[in-house]
Amino acid sequence: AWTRYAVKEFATPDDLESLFINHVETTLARSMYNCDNLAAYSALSSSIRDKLILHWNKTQQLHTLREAKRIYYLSLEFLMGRALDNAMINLGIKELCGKSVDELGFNLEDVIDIEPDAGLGNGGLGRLAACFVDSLSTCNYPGWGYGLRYNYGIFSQKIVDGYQVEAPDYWLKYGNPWEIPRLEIQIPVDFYGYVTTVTDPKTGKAKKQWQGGEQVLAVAYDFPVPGYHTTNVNNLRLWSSKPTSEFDFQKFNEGEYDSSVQQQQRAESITAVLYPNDNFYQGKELRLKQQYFWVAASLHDIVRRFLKTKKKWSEFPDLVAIQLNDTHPTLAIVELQRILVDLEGLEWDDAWDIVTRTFGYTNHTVMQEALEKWPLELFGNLLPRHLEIIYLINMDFLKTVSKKFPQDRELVRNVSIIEESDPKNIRMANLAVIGSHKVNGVAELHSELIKTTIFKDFVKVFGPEKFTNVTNGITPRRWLKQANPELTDLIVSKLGSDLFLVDTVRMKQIEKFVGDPEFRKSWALIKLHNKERLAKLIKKLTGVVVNPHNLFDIQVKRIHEYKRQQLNIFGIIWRYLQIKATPAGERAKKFMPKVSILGGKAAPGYYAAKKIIKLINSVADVINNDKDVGDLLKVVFVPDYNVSKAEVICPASDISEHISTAGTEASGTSNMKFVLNGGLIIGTVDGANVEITREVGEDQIFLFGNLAEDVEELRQDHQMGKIDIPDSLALVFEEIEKGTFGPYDEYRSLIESVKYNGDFYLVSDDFESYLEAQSTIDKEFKDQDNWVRKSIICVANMGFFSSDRAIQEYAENIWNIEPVSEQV
Ligand code: DL6
Repeated sequence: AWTRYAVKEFATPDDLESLFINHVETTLARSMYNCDNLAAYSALSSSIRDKLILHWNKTQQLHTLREAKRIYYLSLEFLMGRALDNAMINLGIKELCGKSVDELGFNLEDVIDIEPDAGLGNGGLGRLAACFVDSLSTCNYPGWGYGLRYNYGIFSQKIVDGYQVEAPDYWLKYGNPWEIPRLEIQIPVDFYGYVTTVTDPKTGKAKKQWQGGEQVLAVAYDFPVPGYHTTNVNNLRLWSSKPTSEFDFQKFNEGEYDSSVQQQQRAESITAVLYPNDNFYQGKELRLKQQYFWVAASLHDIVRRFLKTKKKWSEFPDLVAIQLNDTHPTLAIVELQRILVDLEGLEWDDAWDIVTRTFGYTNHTVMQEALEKWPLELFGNLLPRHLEIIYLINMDFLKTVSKKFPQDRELVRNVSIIEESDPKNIRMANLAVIGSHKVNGVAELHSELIKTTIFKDFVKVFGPEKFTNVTNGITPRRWLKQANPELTDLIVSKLGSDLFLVDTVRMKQIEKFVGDPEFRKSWALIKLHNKERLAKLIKKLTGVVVNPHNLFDIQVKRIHEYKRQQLNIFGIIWRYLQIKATPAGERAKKFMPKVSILGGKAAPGYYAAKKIIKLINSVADVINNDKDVGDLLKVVFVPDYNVSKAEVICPASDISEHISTAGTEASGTSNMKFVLNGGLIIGTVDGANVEITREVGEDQIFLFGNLAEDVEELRQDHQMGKIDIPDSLALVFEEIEKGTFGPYDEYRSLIESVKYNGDFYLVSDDFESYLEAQSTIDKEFKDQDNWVRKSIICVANMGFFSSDRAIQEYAENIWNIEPVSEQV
């Protein structure tokens, strides 16, 4: 039964208007005559936030009163994007807000557009966390997110002469109406120092004590997270670092002004900036400091909340579940053990039992370069007591392993937390597996792969039951209703309600309208509108004019060799050469007019990824200005791809590309966003593409390329010099070598990595089958009516990929938590 209900505080536009005016005049100290879009955004957001806070309070009281078990989702990244539009939608007040601001002389879309993205994440991992907090609230689960409040989010990307140039993203420049500073919550966090042995006055026994050498404060900032059509409002708590004292007064008095503020700057640097790497580990001390700072503050907070219940420690896992989003928060395992043993005086084994019952760990990659390992020396210097605890955990663990597998020294070496390399490293993934009761991958294929690759030895030790799968999902509120209001309305008109936004399997029912020509017509028109909207954005950002009637082929995601944007651009060059080689009179007949759209950021230090961006832009320059080509092919690189741009881009694809080397993309989530919006996909048999194929049917997807199980052998062949560059790819390389797209030296490394350096990402092996799949797409796209049918079937069958489903699986199989809601 439909028992959900919307927040009803704003009964009429007038209610909202008076609150709005009040915020303009008091909070912002401006007059309505002097209120621009930015002020209107602030006033509207503050008005909504006021109401949200009331529900936030009630929700927290209810959860406390019911002594509900809470899930704490620890993620170093929350890629939230904009908050205003989402809040209006979740609260069911967007229409009302539109009317109010209109009466006040503003246009709601312009007001929405003013908001900077909260870009506190790099890509899929951070956006997944954002979808998960939305679903936790919507499904009425008691859950908090814990992260860091970076002053600078993911850098903003400019394209200058075809190159990526990074600019800082100071997203807090005009303040943030969505956050509640909790200046009263200041948690001291220690670093460095030494460990001593003291006598416990209560027990008379010797115990270890960590004497920190440097202390900073973690200050809490809360972001209320509204659910869709529920009064449940969960919390996202982000920590900001502050010095314990503002500056060194003695130095100040001695006239050393610069050095007097050094300590303050050192403290503030911890949460100054998000590390801009995606799927890549960089062993910097500041990053380890960020991790411990965040983990220590969050655990302190969680433990404080638990202590208020006056329950026994053994009941901690009955009230608290903590999910580790990748290995970034793995220190939480050690910190909880430290709190229990060193501070609370529990016996080691009792404490360890509590710890392992509390934590779950999600793995998001099998790629070696992304696995975190901390050099022992660096770690021990920053966190001396934690290093001791890790040794003890490891010793206990290896003892049981050796007992069980007395002959298997290699196994013991592999599962050890300490890597016996030179220098020695701490393997965070091993620690995360050992300290958690469940480990999950993020798509079926990936969850199988972790059991046969990086964690195969742990499967021997713990058995396969410890390892499970929770396929990722996306929130249909942001990625359908917010991004594609027209399509949502069309579905509502057929299904009779918007219940499918919380119960997405209901979307299946639209499949029966596939035979209705009127429905198909409306469907196609909506796609065209969305393509027009994107064409406008492209014009604004790049100056390139694209024809929305042409096939839109989109690949937007972080730039990474494993995601193979190079395969895409080589394919584009191939198409260009084919067009050029065809007599002018035959071109229009032979080629499907197409717009290739790419976008994404490269980590600032990732040389190859930056070269790929340069190549895309140079190729775009040549093709877009070639009169022989005209409208048959346009190439666009969308600068500064982010969440709010994705909301325009995802509804506008005919085809999107998810073409990673098989076995490398753990799941992918943009594949889900595009298909949910009626775009078909070209993809490898990788990540969640596999399950998308199962759900929407093989006829609705264009799969190509080698399978994950063949990758290892192909790579070995390459190592032995067996690389077969197909003629098509050779032609593309020749064109690049000739200098058609600028000096060859610029791209030499990209080409040579395929030709002579082992072609690790199997571009040569998959190129021909990629071209074949592209040519099938061209043929199929000609039959527009059939294409629209496929598009409808896709959307109808995407119900499985809601993040609500993912969250319910976590709740039931890993966290053991129940929804809690007010009685209606
Ligand atoms: O699970 C979310 C997302 C997946 O969809 C992507 O396939 C995967 O590449 C990404 N993994 C990471 C791992 N990074 N680290 N650190 O971002 O996770």
